[in-house]
Amino acid sequence: MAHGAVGGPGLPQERTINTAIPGPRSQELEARRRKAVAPGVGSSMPAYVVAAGGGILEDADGNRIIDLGSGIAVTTVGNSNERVVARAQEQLAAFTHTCFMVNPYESYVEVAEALNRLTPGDHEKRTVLLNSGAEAVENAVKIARVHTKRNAVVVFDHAYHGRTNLTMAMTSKAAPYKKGFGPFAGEVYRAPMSYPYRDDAAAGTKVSGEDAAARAISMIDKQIGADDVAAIVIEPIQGEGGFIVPAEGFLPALADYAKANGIVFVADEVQAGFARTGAMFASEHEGIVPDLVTTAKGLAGGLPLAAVTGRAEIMDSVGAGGLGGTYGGNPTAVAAALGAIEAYENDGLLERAVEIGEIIVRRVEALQAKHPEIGHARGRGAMQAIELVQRDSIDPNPELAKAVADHAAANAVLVLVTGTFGNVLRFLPPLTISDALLEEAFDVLEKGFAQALG
Ligand code: PLZ
Repeated sequence: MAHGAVGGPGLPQERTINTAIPGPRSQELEARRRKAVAPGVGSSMPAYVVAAGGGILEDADGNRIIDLGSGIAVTTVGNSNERVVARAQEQLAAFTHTCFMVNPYESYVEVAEALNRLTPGDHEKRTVLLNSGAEAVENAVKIARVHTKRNAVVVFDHAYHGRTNLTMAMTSKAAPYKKGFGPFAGEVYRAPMSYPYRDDAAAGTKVSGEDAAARAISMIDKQIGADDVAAIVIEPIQGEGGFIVPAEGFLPALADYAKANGIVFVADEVQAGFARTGAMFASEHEGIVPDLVTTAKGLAGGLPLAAVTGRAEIMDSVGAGGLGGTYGGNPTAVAAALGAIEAYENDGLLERAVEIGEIIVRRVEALQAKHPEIGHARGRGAMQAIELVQRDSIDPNPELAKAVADHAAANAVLVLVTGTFGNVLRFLPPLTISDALLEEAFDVLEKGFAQALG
C-alpha cells in the first residue's frame, strides 16, 4: 500500500477521516509490530504513515492527519521538501558512503561552512558532523573537556539532552528516560533552571532572569567551583522539559559567567534551532553567542545528521582522530542538509515561523480566556506550548493534556504531550503548514478542551 505513495508538497492539504484512528490497517501493523519491535520504543500516535508533506501526515488507512509535531521538531522545512529530495536523490545515485574519515567529499565541507556562517557570532568556527542530537551533545562535552582540561559539566532542571549514557546523565527526567538504566556518567551537576511560570508562583513575585541565574551560579560556585567546570550546557528554550523559555537575562548572565571563568558555554539548539523560533537559532533572541552549538533535527529535513559548531580555538583543541564515527556526515544526509539550508535561507521560513506563532498565540489566548486550566502559554515563533494545571492551583494536570491529545488524535490532529510533569501540549508544526490547516487543528483542540472540561 505504501508503494508509490507520494508525499511532499503535492500531498492534498486537507484533514480526512476515513476510519477510526488508528484504522484497521494501522491496527494490523501494530499487531505485527508488537511481535517484532522492542516494546521499549513507544509511539505517540500509532497511525502508520505512508506519505507526508505540507502540514499533513497520510496514514495507511487513508486518513489525513494535521501535523503539529514535525516528527519532534525535525521536518521544519516540510516532509519530503523538494529541495531536500532533489539533493538527496542526486547524491544517492552518485555514491552512498565512503566514510569521511576514509575519503572525504565536498558536501560535508559545504555543510560545515554553512553552519559556521549561520550559527551566532562572526568569529572563526569549525564544525564536526555526527548522526544524532545525543551524539552532538556527547561530542560537545568531549571537546570542552579537552579544551579546558576540566571535568565537570553543568546542566539544568528539566533539561533533555539524549538517551546515550552521558546524555542520560545530563537529561533531567527519570521516567521514562533514565529509570533503571544507570549507573550514569559522572561529573554531571544539575543547576536550577529559570522556569518563569513556576518560579514566579513560588516566589509570589516576578523572578528576574538575573536572579534566577544568580541562584544557578551560586550552586555552581558552592557545589563544584567555577575552575573545575568544563562546560555549561543549556537548551536556550527547553524542548522535552516543556518549551520553557527562561526569564529574560538568564541566558546572558550564564554566558557572562562562563566567559569570566573559562567555562565553555554550550547551547543545545537540537530542538529550538533552524528557524523554529522565528530566528535561525534560539540563542539569537537574547543575543547569546555560545562557544559551541549543538544541532540536529531541523538540520537535514528528516535525514539523520547532527553537528557541533564552535570557536576555532576550542574545536582545534582535539587532535586528528579524536572525533568522528563511521556515518557522521553521511553523504545523503549532508546533501539533504544542503537542501534544507537552502530552504531556510530562501523560502521565507523565518517569517513563516513568526506568522505561525501569531496564529497559535491568538488561538491559545482565546482558549485560555475560557479555560483557567491553561495555566501558562509560552514559546517563540512556531515553538509554542500550553501548560495545563488544576482549576484552582498550579498543580500539574497531565490527565487533561492526555484527554485533549487523545481527542485530537481521534480527530486526525497530531499534538505532542511533553514536560517534566506530562502536562504540556506543544505546538510545533512544519513551517509548510497552511493557515487553514492550523486554524482547523485549533478548532479540533478547542472541542477537545470543551469535551474534557464540559
Ligand atoms: N537535545 C534539546 O530535544 C531530542 C527526543 C525524543 P537525538 N529530543 C527528542 C525522545 O523521546 O527520544 C534532543 C533534544 C535536545 C538533544 C536531543 C537528542 O537528540 O537526535 O534524539 O539523539
